[in-house]
Amino acid sequence: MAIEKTFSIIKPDAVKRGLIAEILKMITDSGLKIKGMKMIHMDRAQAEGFYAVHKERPFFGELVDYMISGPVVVSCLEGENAIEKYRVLMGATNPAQAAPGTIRAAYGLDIQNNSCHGSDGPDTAKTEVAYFFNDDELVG
Ligand code: RTP
Ligand code: MG
Repeated sequence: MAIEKTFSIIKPDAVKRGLIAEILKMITDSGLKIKGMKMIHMDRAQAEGFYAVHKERPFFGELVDYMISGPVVVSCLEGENAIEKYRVLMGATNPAQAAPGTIRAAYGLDIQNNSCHGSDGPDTAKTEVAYFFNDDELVG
């Protein structure tokens, strides 16, 4: 199976509740390797650009307000089948429907405050890593 990179955000609800270490432990315990990481506080334009695919959705305004409500931890993860593997580790978008043992089941609060983001395919993974990281900010 191919080694892939994917992009992760530990979202504001999780950072505010002091859950960075717990979520990173779940990520590294799953076998995914961290190739780059930083804490940032997105501005509105940056969050709108990142979630541009959702701009026609009714929740877009709220989603952007939420994503800029506090700092987040962005990272580039790598491993076999990393994109799908991290989506499975996150669990369903709505934490109430997330499988036991997933990040969102453990820590998500509701469909918006769901603690983490992960790329949903190879194209978005590439775009999203490049949105937040220059090549020289990734190891290996
Ligand atoms: P993500 O992109 O953050 O990894 O999450 P996802 O693929 O599981 O879900 P997606 O449909 O892409 O939605 C992006 C984020 O928008 C918020 N959301 N709010 N109020 C709502 O009905 C609603 N639906 C989605 C969540 O924070 C979701 O992760
Ligand atoms: Mg998504």
